[in-house]
Amino acid sequence: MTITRRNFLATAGSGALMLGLPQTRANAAPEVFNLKYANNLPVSHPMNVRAKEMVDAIRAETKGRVNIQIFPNNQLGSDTDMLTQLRAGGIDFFTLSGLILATLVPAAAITGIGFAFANYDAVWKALDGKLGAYVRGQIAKANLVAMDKIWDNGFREITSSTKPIRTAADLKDFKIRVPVSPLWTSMFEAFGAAPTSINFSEVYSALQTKLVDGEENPLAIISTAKLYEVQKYCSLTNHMWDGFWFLSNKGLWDRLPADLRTIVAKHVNAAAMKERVDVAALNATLQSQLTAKGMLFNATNPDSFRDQLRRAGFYAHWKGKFGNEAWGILEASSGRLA
Ligand code: X2X
Repeated sequence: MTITRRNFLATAGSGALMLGLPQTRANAAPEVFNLKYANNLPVSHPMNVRAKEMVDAIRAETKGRVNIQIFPNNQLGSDTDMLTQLRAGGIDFFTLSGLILATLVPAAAITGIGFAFANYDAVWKALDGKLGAYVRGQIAKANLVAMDKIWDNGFREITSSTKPIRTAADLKDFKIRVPVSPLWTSMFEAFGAAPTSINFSEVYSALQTKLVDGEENPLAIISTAKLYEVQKYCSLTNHMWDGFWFLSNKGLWDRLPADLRTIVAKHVNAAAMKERVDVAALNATLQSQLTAKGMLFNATNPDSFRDQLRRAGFYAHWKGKFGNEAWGILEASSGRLA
């Protein structure tokens, strides 16, 4: 007779207990994982809307064994704080721009090179293809796990409380907030601006108190974080694309049983795909709503900005930093940059 779990329990389980033998794994209750996912965006942003559906789907399919609680809107601290907590295991999951992650994984900034992607088709082809695989490989070397599908932040536009930005010359000495990231600082220095690194958790108040005159973000964030309340102008520069890697603490990921890992990854990646559609739709349609709220929009000609980056040696500098292999993968999708 083969001893199945069922007949083993029926014939021997209670006996083992009466004999004072240790309980076998077979009759122990399955472990429940209560996990934390933190991010820097308002609850109304599609990232949090899709994440809410995602954690419900994960809880249902794992029959309650994986229970993820979402901490949106910098509730657990700034991006810098949350990255530290993710690495220490205080947070299990965290979505972070590759450019900010670059403070730990320098290669992850490569996706933010100015004007590297002409449109979303080019972005997803690269990020779901070789460029994304390259960056995830570098992230893995830093002992973090990045899910396959990067979440969208979007193409970024420059906002200001003082004046519209029409050409690169308008950025001269412009006091602008940039995220905490060497590439971002370098890019705005190359534009001739005066960038200050500030975590997103402090951006609204930095604009309100005029610590800086401007910032840059996709329309979905300008809208959901209500930056239009403290900014007047929005200049459609599309100067770079940005996305969020869905990161996991490596120890936690390795500890999750394989079947649960598969379920979690499946739902996280599916949520990313839905979030991409939501964000692209918002970024394409929010201009009229933001205009109604009082923002003044202007178009720009990308050439003046791109030429300024070239003249300042921005592309050559970062090609040297990232190296020929990575730069070759980028230029395979962007065309020649440097
Ligand atoms: O900090 C920002 O500006 C934001 C919200 O776009 C990122 O997370 C990079």
